[in-house]
Amino acid sequence: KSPTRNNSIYNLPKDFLIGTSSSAYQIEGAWNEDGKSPSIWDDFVHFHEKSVDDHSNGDVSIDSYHHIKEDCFETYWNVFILYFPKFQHYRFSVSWTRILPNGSAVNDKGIRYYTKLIDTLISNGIEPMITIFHWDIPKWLQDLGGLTNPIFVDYFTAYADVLFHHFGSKVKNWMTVNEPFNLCTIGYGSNEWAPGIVSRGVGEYLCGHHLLLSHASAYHLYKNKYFMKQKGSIGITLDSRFYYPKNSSVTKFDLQRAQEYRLGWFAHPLFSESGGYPNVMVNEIEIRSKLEGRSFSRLPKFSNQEKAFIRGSSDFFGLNYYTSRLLSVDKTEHDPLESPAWFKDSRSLIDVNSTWKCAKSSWLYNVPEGLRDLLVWIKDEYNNPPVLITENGWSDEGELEDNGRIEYINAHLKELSKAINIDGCNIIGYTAWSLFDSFEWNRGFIEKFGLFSVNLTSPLKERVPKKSAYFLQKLIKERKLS
Ligand code: GBH
Repeated sequence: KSPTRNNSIYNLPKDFLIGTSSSAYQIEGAWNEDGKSPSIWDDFVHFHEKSVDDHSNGDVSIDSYHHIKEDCFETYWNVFILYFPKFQHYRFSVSWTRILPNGSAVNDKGIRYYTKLIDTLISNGIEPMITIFHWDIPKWLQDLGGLTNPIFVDYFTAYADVLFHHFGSKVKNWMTVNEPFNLCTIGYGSNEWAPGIVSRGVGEYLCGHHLLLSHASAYHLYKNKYFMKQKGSIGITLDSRFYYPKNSSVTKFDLQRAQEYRLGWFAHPLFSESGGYPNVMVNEIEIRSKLEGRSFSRLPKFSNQEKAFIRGSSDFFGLNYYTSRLLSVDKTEHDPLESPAWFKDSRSLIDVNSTWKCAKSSWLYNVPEGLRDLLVWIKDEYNNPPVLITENGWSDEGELEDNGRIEYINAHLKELSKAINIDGCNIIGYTAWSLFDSFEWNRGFIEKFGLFSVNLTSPLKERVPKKSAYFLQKLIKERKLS
């Protein structure tokens, strides 16, 4: 792609996709209906009620599961509201336990629900994109150890097989896993998120290892068994921040090393020329593990065969970008007898710039230039892979005049068009997070990310467009930022 194909740096290419996204547990509700069995999030919100700040849960949420009318698909609000701004694609996730409630027989009602959703999207000209797994591990699988048990790979592959088989003639874009970094470091490194396993520095890496193998296994299954007929593409969604130096003692090497621990942990095995984890992680964690008196490294090893199996197993690079950080390096020598952790291994100390504007979410600062810098980092590091922005968004109190969200999205899209038009990054499209205000994990319904507001107190759960929905509607038509 030529970097000068547009006369204006703020024009978006004609074939550039603009869409929006959601995930199953955050929107569907119907947590125990039509044969669905519990996932780790159902368990987490029911047994650790206080871990969710407003003590809410996703039992009903915005009830997307019930918003299909059997006789008239067009009245399915989720699709109607996608249709009127003319979104080009909708990225949603499938609830694993609606499809395979106990790991064996397929639940027809689950298949029927997603079939209707997919058909309705297609008949309205919206490209469905499926995230196979957005954090809702089946309880039956967590009982076996979840992502710390290598059997996860086989069950994940069997689940993906069912989805390709039933939906693959219509769905041409697949993402295997959403944000392995957050699932592994929060879910297996703290009790703040499901499954709430606190196994820092050990479980965290096992989780990542089995996710990478699961991803690659589903990828190869698709390529070997389905691609000839279905001709779709399949990738993964990773997330990161750009690191800026906190002070003049932070070197280029420090910034590079930190990003290798953050994004490279997952991106290197998939997109680098050599494959495998970044050398810096392999070497340092091996040494630390020895100091701790272990006979093998806390970071699991890939065989050469596994390395080759994973390397190149993603047709595109799905990227969730929200914010950036200032970095400095933790120089303390951690006592090998105290418990390890990814964040200790990474030695990354993070801070923010006081001029950055903060969202309703305390972690979310508006740093649009970080998106461009991260995209250039990915281009240089991984030989300019096709990148799909799979999430980017802003949280607020839920106001309909959501000027903060418009400002954020506009600024990020401007940086993104510079990355395309000036830096020559290969970017396929942009997916705003999120279509609706929905269950924001351990923040409950406190932080609103939606382009549409939802009336939670009404049984009909009406959706109301915010100003940002109209903003995107106009942008999709004009394809020009200002
Ligand atoms: C994405 O996760 C998810 O894919 C999506 O489901 C979610 O709704 C969306 O973003 C918005 O949050 O910086 O140490 O304070 C992002 C999840 C939330 C994980 C914030 C890290 C902050 C940890 N992230 N959390 S910290």
